[in-house]
Amino acid sequence: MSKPIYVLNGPNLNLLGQREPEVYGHATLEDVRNRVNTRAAQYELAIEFRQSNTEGELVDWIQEAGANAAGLIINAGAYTHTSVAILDALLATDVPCIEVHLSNVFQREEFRHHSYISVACVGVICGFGVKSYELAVEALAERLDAAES
Ligand code: CA2
Repeated sequence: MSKPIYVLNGPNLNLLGQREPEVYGHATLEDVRNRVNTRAAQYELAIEFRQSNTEGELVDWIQEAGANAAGLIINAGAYTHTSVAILDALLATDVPCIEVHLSNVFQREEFRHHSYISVACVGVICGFGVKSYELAVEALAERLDAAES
């Protein structure tokens, strides 16, 4: 069995679909999980999908992904713009990571324009709602495929 892709979600993303639909859409985090699983199945990839409101737990999961995963997709939520701890955890892993955001952070407040974690990621996808996650699965699948051949 090949290694899974970890899909990690940061603070408040458990509220998806319940508040601020004008910013984040109507899909719930469960909808995101289902769409990610469906897209990953097309590439015969397994997904480990998690959400936490706690910075340290996300750090633990990134370290776990470093040991167990083929790749990592992360929406670090607000920690994107604040967390050196998450950056350091990503820098300490060898697995390719893609940063995703539902919203186009560059159309929003200036403090959302800077990401601490982008420098540790192979790419960043933002602004496409749930599709941002699906595009990340696709990009990671192609990258893993290319690395194998
Ligand atoms: O656009 C994204 O995916 C973000 O990572 C979402 C974060 C935000 O801090 C980033 O700047 C951009 C916020 C996630 C909070 O999600 C909520 C969902 C529904 C209701 C309230 C918050």
